[in-house]
Amino acid sequence: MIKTLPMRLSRRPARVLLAGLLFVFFILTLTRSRHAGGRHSKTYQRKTKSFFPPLRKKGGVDPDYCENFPTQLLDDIQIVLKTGAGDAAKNKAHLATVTSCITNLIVVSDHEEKIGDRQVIDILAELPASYAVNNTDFQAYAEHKKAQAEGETVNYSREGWRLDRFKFLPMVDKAYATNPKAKWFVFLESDVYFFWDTLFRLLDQLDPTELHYMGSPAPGANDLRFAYGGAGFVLSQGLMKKLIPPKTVATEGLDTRLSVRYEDWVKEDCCGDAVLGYAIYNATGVKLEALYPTFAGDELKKMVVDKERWCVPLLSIHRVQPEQMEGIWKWERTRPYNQKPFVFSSLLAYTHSFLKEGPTREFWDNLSEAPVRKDNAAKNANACASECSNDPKCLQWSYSQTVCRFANYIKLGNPVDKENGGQGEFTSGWDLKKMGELGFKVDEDSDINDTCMEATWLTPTIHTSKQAQ
Ligand SMILES: *[C@@H]1O[C@H](CO)[C@@H](O)[C@H](O)[C@H]1NC(C)=O
Ligand SMILES: *[C@@H]1O[C@H](CO)[C@@H](O)[C@H](O)[C@H]1NC(C)=O
Ligand SMILES: *[C@@H]1O[C@H](CO)[C@@H](O)[C@H](O)[C@H]1NC(C)=O
Ligand SMILES: *[C@@H]1O[C@H](CO)[C@@H](O)[C@H](O)[C@H]1NC(C)=O
Ligand SMILES: CC(=O)N[C@H]1CO[C@H](CO)[C@@H](O)[C@@H]1O
Repeated sequence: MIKTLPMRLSRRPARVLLAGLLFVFFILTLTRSRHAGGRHSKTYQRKTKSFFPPLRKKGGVDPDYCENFPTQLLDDIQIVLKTGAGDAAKNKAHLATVTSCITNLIVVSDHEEKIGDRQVIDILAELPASYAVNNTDFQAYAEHKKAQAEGETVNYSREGWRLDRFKFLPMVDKAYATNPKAKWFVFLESDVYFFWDTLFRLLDQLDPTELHYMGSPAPGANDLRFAYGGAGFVLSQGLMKKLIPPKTVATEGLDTRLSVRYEDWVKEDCCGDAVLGYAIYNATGVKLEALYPTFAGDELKKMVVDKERWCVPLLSIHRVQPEQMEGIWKWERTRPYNQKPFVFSSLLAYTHSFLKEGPTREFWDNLSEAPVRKDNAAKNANACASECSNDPKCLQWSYSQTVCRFANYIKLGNPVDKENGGQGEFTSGWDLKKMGELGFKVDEDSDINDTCMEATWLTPTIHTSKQAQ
C-alpha cells in the first residue's frame, strides 16, 4: 500500500512517531533536487527521421503552421490536453498554436465548454458520485456548474486548483476508452509547450506493446518517482492494456476504471500526477522511465543549456505564458528548414538571438550563480567578462554592485528594473568564444540556428530505492 500510510498510522503513538519520521523524510526528499540533480547518466546516438520539420516555404504573413503535420500519426498517438477553470487565455493560446494541428485532440477540464470548434469535456462528470461525498475540495466543482448555468465565466481560484488532482485518473480512463487502438497516449497541460518533432522521433524508436510510462521524475511516497504533470508524460498501449483491463469474467465484471479503483488514494493525496504514478505501479509494477531533461518541465527563462545538454533532444517546456506560446510556436515553425532533431542548444537561436548585437546585456540578470571566489570583486563589467573568459568553465557572467558572478551554463534570465530596483548597474554577458567552441556561432559565416552535429538521446533512468542520488 503506497499511499494511505499517514492516515492508517494515526491509531497508535508509535505509529504516529513513524508517520512523523516518514513526513520528515518526505520533506527531505522534496528539498533535494526535484530532478535528481539534473544529471543524466547515459546517452546514445541514433539517426532519427524528422516527422515535422520547420516550414520549407514561409508563405506570407500568416502561413499555415500545420502544413506537413503528420496527421496520419494521430491514429496511433492520442494526445490529451488537461486544463481547468480560469485558464481561458492559456487554453486559447494553446489551441491556436501547439495543439492546433492535433485533429483528434481530447481536451479535459472541470467544466464543459466550447472553445472555437473544440469541445472541452467535463472530466469530473465521469467520476462516481462517491467522490463528492464529504469532500470539501469538490465544492468548487459545484460552484463552477452553478456559475456556468447562470452564464458566468468561471475564473481561476485556489479551490479550482485543488480540484485538479481529480482529473488525472478519469483522464487516463477516458483516453483509453476513446481510442483503445492508439499505440501511445500523450498527456499535456495548457501551459506546457511541446516540440512535436521530438515526440515523434522518440516514439518511433520504441515498441508500443512494451510497458512504457515516461516523463520527468518527481519524488513521491515510498521512494517512488512519478511523472511530473508540468512536463507532460507518455503511456504506451502495452501499459494501458495492463493498467485498465476490460470488464470480463477475469475481472469479475467489476468496474476497472482507475478513477473507481484508486478513489481513496486520490482523495488523500495532494497531487493527481503522483497518484497516477502510484496507481500504475500498483496495477502493473511499472516504474517511471525518467527522461529528464528531454521532458524538461522547466521555465523558459530558467532553462539551463550547458555542455552536457548541448545535443540532448528537447520535448517540453513548462509555465509558458500565452504570448510566449505564440512566440515560440511561430519561431519554431518558421526557423530555417532543418531535418535535425530539436535539441537544447537549438533553443538559443530563440532565447539568445540578441547575442548577434553583442555579448552583453544591460539591466539584465542572467541568473548566474553566486560568486565562486571571495576575491572576485571585479572593478567593472569588462573586468568580470575577462575573468569569465579566463575561466575554462565559465559560459556566462553577471555584474552588479561590484559582484561578478559566473555560471557554467547558459540561461536566458530576465530584465532588471531600471528605475526602481535600487540595484543600479546590472549587466549580463555571455562568453561567445566558448559558446562558439560548443557550436553556437554568431559570426557571419556560421549559423546561430544550427548548433549541434548529432543528437544525443537519453537512456531512461529507472529509480530504485537503493540508488544513490
Ligand atoms: C495495490 O494496492 C492494494 C490496496 O492498497 C494493496 O492491497 C496491494 O497489495 C497493492 N498491490 C501491489 C502489487 O502493490
Ligand atoms: C461524512 O462526514 C460526517 C462527519 O465527519 C460523518 O458523520 C458521515 O458519516 C460521513 N458520511 C459518509 C458517507 O462518509
Ligand atoms: C469572473 O470574473 C469576471 C470578470 O472579473 C466576472 O465578471 C465574473 O462574474 C467572474 N465569475 C464568477 C463566477 O465569479
Ligand atoms: C537564424 O534564423 C532566423 C530565422 O528564424 C534568421 O532570421 C536568422 O538570420 C538566422 N541566423 C543566422 C545567423 O543564420
Ligand atoms: C546578480 C544576481 O542577482 N545573480 C543571481 C542570479 O541567480 C542566482 C540564482 O539563480 C542568484 O543566486 C544570484 O543572486
